[in-house]
Amino acid sequence: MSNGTIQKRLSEIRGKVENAQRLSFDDGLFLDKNADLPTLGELANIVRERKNGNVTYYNVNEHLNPTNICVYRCTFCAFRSDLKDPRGYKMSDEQMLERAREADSRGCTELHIVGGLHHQAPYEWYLNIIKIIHREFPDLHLKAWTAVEWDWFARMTGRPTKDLIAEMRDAGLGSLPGGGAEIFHPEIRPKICEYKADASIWLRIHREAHELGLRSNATMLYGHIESIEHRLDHMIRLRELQDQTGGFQTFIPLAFHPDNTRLSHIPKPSGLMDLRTRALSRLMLDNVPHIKAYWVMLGIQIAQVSQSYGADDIDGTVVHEKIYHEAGSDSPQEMTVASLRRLIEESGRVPVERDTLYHEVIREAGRNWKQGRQLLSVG
Ligand code: V47
Ligand code: SF4
Repeated sequence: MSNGTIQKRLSEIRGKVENAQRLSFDDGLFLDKNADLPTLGELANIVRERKNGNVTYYNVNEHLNPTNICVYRCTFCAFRSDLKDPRGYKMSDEQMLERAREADSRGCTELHIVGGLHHQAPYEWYLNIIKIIHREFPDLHLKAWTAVEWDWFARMTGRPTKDLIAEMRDAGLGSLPGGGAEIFHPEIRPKICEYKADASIWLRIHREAHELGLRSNATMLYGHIESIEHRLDHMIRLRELQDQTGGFQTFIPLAFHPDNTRLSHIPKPSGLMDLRTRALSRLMLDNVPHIKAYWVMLGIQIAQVSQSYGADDIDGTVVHEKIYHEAGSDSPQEMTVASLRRLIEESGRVPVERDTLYHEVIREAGRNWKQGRQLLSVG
């Protein structure tokens, strides 16, 4: 393709972005092959600022991983353990309540609960986690269980996933996290996470959650054996579901961390790829309100720069994260609110604390907080 043809096509795509028109798979492919980093960033920033202005969102949260014992063996996972491995653990109810108590006393608005699919833990064990934490800490939003876990619950119980989601919602579940999506494309998925819920199951479960009035997030694991075509396919499948339900709040591209995994020969994605992937996600997912630069996974510096490459959210204080730290992440275990706010301000954005459902959080003295207005989030 001549330079003139490339420039003409780029300016057509720029026109689409400026006029809020949808980009096609081929537009995405063209941008990936031909747009340099500043151009991609500039285009993504147009969408980012149209949807979220100059704000970057953060939340005050903690993670709870009730068990790392897992029936599956995803090749990218350093977190899982075999049943008999000394690394394996399963938390008691008291340990989990203690963790929730800690989160509540730190003023957290959210507990993010995901873990392994334990060979011997029945569905009732998972249900009970939601029940006991919600009973004692009703103000803590419980964002729990990936679609892979919901599918596992259905396989264990023989019950439809939609019934199980409704049951947990009634017990105190607040929303679904975006994990387990990995890469949907069938050329890749069976090679990295054989046997676990496939694309159609993952998407069906999120559709069901949205139909039941719950919001959810979506992730994409990049930088392993997939190509740009697989990443674009992944984004477009999510975009199609979002057109129908509008239930996704945030898209979170997750950079692969190779240490201690069966794919440890693959190098970690570069900072350049992290920025390009976030920018392309912002451009392709025109109907998803937010793009997250998850600082635990990206590191603080790239999370900051990402605020000019499409991202408008950096997740939260986190605390007790295991999945990335087992896989070689050298980012800190937790961030204070003051450092989160400082890193957002340094990147030229205005920090706004949100709850899981993107209401502004109004802090009163100490750990007390109340829900403010629904924040600007134009789908
Ligand atoms: O599904 C596992 C990924 C996900 C590795 O919804 C890895 O707000 C990179 O989904 N290298 C779980 N990635 C984390 C997740 C998440 C994180 C933050 C916020 C939200 C949200 C969701 O982590 C898994 C998998 O895709 N993962 N191992 C690894 N070695
Ligand atoms: Fe199990 Fe999740 Fe790890 Fe896969 S990514 S092995 S499902 S804990």
